[in-house]
Amino acid sequence: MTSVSTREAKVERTTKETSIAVSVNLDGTGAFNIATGVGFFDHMLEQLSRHSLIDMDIKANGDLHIDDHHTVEDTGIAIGQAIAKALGERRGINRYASLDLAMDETLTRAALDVSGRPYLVWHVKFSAPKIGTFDTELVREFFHALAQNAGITLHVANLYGENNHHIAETCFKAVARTLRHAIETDPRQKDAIPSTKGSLKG
Ligand SMILES: [Mn+2]
Repeated sequence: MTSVSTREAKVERTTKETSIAVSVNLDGTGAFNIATGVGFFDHMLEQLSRHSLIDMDIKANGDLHIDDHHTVEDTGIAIGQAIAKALGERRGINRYASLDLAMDETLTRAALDVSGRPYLVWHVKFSAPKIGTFDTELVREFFHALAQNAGITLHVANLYGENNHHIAETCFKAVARTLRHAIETDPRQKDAIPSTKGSLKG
């Protein structure tokens, strides 16, 4: 079993489209070293690390001459795989968390279950196809890849907001903050798997 004090993992994933290396420490301080070649995406991943308190080392070399799609999706896959690996049996975790996260005029809700069962419910609409050079539709692609590969049930809903940068950023911050709580140790059941089935491996 994975001990609570060593919830760390490394994933390296190479395809013809991308080459990605991700290291995570679930019990970190939110320290990050992130370089994907996509500036806005780096800014978002830094929020994910900082507010989840998961230390993240992420290096991605993708086919950015095509567009950002493969790099964003495959980075989501690798982060998800690393989180799943680091969680091990998912023993002792809070499992559930939800939060409404405010940023200026924007409010976004995230709710998640670190269930072992991948699912994404996505109620977020952007009013423009781009934030700078970044395709706004890739925000959903990232979280879909993350949920599928981390084995989490993830709901994200933007309740209101005007600015697309804020809408994207609140998605990352809200997921980060809920992830932090959901994977933290529940002091009342430190060694138990929080399921009547006795398993959170899907
Ligand atoms: Mn920002």
